[in-house]
Amino acid sequence: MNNEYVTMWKELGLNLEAHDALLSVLGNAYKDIFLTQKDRPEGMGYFDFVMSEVHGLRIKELLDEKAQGRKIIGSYCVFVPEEIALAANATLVGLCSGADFVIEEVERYLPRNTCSLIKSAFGFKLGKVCPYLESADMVVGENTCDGKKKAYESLGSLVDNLYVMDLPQMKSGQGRDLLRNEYDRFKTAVEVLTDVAITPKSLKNAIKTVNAKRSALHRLSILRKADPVPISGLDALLANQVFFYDNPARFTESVNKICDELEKRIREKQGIAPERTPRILLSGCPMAVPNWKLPWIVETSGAVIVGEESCVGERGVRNLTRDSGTTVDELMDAITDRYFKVDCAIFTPNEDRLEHIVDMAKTYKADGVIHYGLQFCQPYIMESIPVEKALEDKGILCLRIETDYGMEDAGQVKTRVEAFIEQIKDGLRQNYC
Ligand code: BJ8
Repeated sequence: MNNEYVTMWKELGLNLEAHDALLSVLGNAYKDIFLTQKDRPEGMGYFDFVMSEVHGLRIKELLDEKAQGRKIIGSYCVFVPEEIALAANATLVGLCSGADFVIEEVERYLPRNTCSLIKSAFGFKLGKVCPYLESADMVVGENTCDGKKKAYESLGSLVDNLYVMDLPQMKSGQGRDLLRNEYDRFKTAVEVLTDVAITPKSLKNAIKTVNAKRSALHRLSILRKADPVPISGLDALLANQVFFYDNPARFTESVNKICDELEKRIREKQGIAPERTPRILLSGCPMAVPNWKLPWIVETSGAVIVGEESCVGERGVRNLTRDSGTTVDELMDAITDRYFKVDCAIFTPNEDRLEHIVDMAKTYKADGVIHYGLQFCQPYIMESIPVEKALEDKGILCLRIETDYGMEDAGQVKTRVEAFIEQIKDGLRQNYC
């Protein structure tokens, strides 16, 4: 272990023993799940490196930035605009929440029937194992689902720099006004934190930077329409996960580099699985690092994932922000318009999401959709029923999976996924006969 990193983690107040254990589990899972894949694009080497240094080099970079006076803002939701943070010379990082940690301690703060994502956020804090959380000068929570809303009340007693953003629940004029007001309030809070006044120029540049990141992922998504698919769903998910904490310019460059390679692969008909391998669209709750269970099960059961309708995926990056405004006010409006389109299941009604899922299934030529609901996540599990109906109405197969971060149900989930893939294969055989 690099001694410089150990000193850095100690200074951040991490529990070194627990942190070592986490890194070791993470490293082994990564080896077993990612590095055993065949025919990966060479460009994934960059993401392997990022993951191997996820608590090392990237944290050192952030702390070096902090030493120069830059502030770090941690976020749990894609409604927190990175553009505003960047425009005030701050760095926004996603706080992963993708693994269980110190569950017994967590359940002293939260009821047992809380989703794994919220429990994980508490576990990382209580277990003192997340250097991103401990580096953050501001941690932003948001009033999205009831679970998060109430959980932030308790998290406030553990995190002394928690900022809570209110969010609308309806896509109405009033809802948009609320979002715009909250973004103005957030902008002021960030300006106070950084002591930097946001200008039209800094906001425009920040919008361009984040648009470039999103455009690179759009490019990657489009390439997944090809058959054979040039990149696995696991690797594409990894790129979507790294989106949340890598340096923006470097991330954009690395994704574009992979896309160049994938274009060549497509020309040469080189894929990560043979042509006509069943194609799956994943839809539902976000999959934060290191939540790789379901994609791993799907891709070791004879199918490939061709898209993610998720906040760590297309829902999170779908739209770009207009950068044509010339005043802060106009640009803030453009930011509000862009984020107001995010179709999280906390909105009611949420017809747009159903349409997007059907569209995505068609665009990526998916043979079936697996809807992923985290246990105890009311919004997504409730919405999985209309999602299934909307898909069935269009003749698209759908499987609803409800699971958590534990591996106890992995066998059972695999059996259901395998049966679903067999059903798809039967359909494909009939179509080709
Ligand atoms: S915009 S999806 S990132 S809120 S899984 S905590 S919904 S009970 S994560 Fe999300 Fe923002 Fe929406 Fe996206 Fe609640 Fe469900 Fe848990 Fe969830």
